[in-house]
Amino acid sequence: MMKLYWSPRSRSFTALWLMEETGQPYERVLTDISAGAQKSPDYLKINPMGKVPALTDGEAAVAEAAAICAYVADRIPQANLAPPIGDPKRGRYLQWLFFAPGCIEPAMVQAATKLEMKSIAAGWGSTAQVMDVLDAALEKGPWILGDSFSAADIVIGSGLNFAVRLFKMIPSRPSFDRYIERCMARPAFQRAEKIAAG
Ligand SMILES: N[C@@H](CCC(=O)N[C@@H](CS)C(=O)NCC(=O)O)C(=O)O
Repeated sequence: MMKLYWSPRSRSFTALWLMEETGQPYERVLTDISAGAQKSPDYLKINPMGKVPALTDGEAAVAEAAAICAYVADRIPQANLAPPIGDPKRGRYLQWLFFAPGCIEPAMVQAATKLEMKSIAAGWGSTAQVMDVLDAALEKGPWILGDSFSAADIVIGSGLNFAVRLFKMIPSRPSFDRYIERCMARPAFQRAEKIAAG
């Protein structure tokens, strides 16, 4: 059975939401970051970054929330969380999956630190550019790929929920509010929120 290493009130939420969406049993291994459990030698073998979340599946181990989403969505195809290889939607799916850690996360850091950097040199451009691109992509909806919900919504939805609704690091926009509401209406999101609260 897959084991999810997680800690309350952390980025583990993304992986908890994912696992709840699969409908498959999994084991939750509490790795309390406030107690330093993420720095134990055994855990560092699973994630040398000493951060949660991480997942093991037999001999396989995977860390980084978006990578966990990609792994599990492919591993449990019956959950319909990823367009299969060969489906034209697979390209955009991978783009948005990587967009969360590659662009949304640094945009949030830039918003929080007021870091000034030339947009041509910054991989994410600028916070405004990331938000404009997301705004346009989410305008139609209901999901980032259109009609079908996917693991990309789990990473994008978690990022927006964190940055816009919970921590108000990024000013909201109507498309963001509607999208976050749709994410929050999902039973798996609600179960994950309860678990993540600790
Ligand atoms: N890039 C990682 C970030 C994970 C992360 O930052 N986790 C934080 C909690 S939100 C953590 O484990 N911090 C504990 C520490 O650094 O000691 C991911 O997306 O999974």
